[in-house]
Amino acid sequence: MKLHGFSMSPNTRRALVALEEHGVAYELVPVDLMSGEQKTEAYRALNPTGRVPTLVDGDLILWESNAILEYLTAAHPEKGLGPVSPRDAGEIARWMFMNAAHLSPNVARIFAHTIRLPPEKRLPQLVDEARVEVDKSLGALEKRLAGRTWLAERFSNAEISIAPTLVNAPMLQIDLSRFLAVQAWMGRITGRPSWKKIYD
Ligand SMILES: N[C@@H](CCC(=O)N[C@@H](CS)C(=O)NCC(=O)O)C(=O)O
Repeated sequence: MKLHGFSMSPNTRRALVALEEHGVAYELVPVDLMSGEQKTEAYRALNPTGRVPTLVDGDLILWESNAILEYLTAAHPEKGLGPVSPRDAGEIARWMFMNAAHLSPNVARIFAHTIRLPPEKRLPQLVDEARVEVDKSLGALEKRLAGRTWLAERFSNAEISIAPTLVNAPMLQIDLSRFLAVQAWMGRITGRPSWKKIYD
């Protein structure tokens, strides 16, 4: 398997943590976002959206990091990362979709408008609005995690999906100490060998 990606990208790291958790052999093929390699014709032949990551497994070309997580879990049921029941499948999907639709885009917006864009292009109002949205997702996570170890019945793609979004919270002045259960849960995830391998 080859994962085309940029090692600093949260979306690439999500797929890398999943590859480690599933214990599959893979090669990371660097796509240099700093020089715009994701926009080249060669890369867009793999991923027409011009984003990372993209997984290539034989004749399968799969992009969208959460789809990569789902593919790996379906291909490796023996690793025990999949749902234990239909209800559990819904629970895992709930958090993955919340992240993809709400949490991750708003964290990315805060990053863009406080760090990535040149100062003259930054829009403080967008940051304020994104912070409100991020807090809604964090509030929902906090409520779910009260008295629980994992979002679903066991460690799953719900964790692998969300943690790479939240790991940069301190850099973005998103104060996780307001959400103690989320903070403790992040500690459990970032203590895992898969996480240490990718992030250390
Ligand atoms: N929803 C996509 C998002 C992918 C994405 O936005 N990746 C960023 C890097 S973190 C990227 O490729 N940015 C480069 C660009 O948009 O030109 C996923 O989960 O894979």
